[in-house]
Amino acid sequence: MTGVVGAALALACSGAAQGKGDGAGEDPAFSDVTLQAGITHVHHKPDLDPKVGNIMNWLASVGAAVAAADYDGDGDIDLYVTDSRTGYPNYLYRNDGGFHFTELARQAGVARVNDSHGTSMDAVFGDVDNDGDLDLLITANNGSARLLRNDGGNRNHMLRVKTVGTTSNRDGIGTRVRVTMENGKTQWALVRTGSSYLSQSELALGARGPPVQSSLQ
Ligand SMILES: [Ca+2]
Ligand SMILES: [Ca+2]
Ligand SMILES: [Ca+2]
Repeated sequence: MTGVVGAALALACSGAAQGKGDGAGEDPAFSDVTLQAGITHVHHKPDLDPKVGNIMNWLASVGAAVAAADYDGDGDIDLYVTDSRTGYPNYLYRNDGGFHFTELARQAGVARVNDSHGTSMDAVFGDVDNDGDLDLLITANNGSARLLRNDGGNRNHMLRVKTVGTTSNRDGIGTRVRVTMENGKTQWALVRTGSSYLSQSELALGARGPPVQSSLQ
């Protein structure tokens, strides 16, 4: 990391995790736990002219987004997954912890956004009104963007981080932010270049208790 000298921190409220703790020793590996975790979303291709059917898989992939952020500030990263077909809902998976998610898009009011005004293109989270919870911006393919205000997501603590470089890498891309919470949990997040199509969610860590220590690497 080059020239990262500080972080602007806005404390509002809850506990989070882009990551929790480090693995040590063995090389990392993955197991497919999609269904066990409750992730049931199936993406539907957009309604397009059959003449482009030979490149449909590519076209459909461009308009599919996943935004990962702690929208309820409980310290666990939640998932918002978009669909590309008119009339089909987007999904919001609340992270219950223990590698289990509950789908709550309809209850949260973020399901029915793919209609005659456009279908989802990308989705990003950011605290637009600076009240301590992450609001949701969805842009549309050939349609209107939607800004969805998060009401009630600020019941816990949220640590918002903005890294600033001094010479090159002005946004501090690649910085690892590590935060220790009051309950002793350590969480970390990485400053990235993008999180959805041509866009980036802000870096925010939620927690049930206030952060007591933070560091940048
Ligand atoms: Ca959460
Ligand atoms: Ca907000
Ligand atoms: Ca709010």
